[in-house]
Amino acid sequence: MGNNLSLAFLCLLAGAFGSVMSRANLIRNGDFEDPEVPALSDESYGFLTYYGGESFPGWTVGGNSVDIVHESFWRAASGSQSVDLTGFGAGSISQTIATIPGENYLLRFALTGSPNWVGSRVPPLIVTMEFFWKESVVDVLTVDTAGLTVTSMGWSYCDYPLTAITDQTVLTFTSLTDLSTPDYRNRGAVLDDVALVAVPEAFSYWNWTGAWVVIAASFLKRRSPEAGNLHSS
Ligand SMILES: [Ca+2]
Repeated sequence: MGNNLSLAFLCLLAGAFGSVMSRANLIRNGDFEDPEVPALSDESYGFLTYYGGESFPGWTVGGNSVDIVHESFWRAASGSQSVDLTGFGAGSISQTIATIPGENYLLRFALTGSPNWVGSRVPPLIVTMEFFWKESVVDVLTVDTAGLTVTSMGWSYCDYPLTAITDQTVLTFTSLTDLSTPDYRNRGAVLDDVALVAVPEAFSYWNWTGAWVVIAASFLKRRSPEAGNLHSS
């Protein structure tokens, strides 16, 4: 129940902050549409793997590797492509963002887990990722991939209010799923549609107040949230 309440918290914030997301997205290539991955065919796997130390537009890859996956392999949350944070082993992606110390921001991203695609050779599993804002862990998120398919990916959107303390902030998403058997290492948390926007001060005051009233009311009523598969730590 505690996990579901956390999910309710995230989803309510998404509603409260909806109008802010029309502001300029400070993340470069947050939709992972660049580079363009060839569709699944006899000549293409339908994904491109980037290894630790490599980079693609906007992002630096760490750990083992990540995959940029075309929609012909599995459906993205937005556009045609998404990122599996476990390529051939647990990987990470990082981006350095120009921020204003003391300013408030809202981070939003879509999250799910690698489904049990043909050839993955591993049963449905729980996949986990954590993300960092300025080298501090903000949250650890798990996704139960049971029931997910390449056409029904179970995407959930998550919102986090964050404050910058320096003029350069590193945002990092790290896979914590790296199974010990080599053949089974290829499934992890899947990410798409990452956006970071500055939150105006007036908005922060009035809408935070409103958001907390809604959250408190929800908890008091013990309303069942839309379940989904996403759990926050
Ligand atoms: Ca995308």
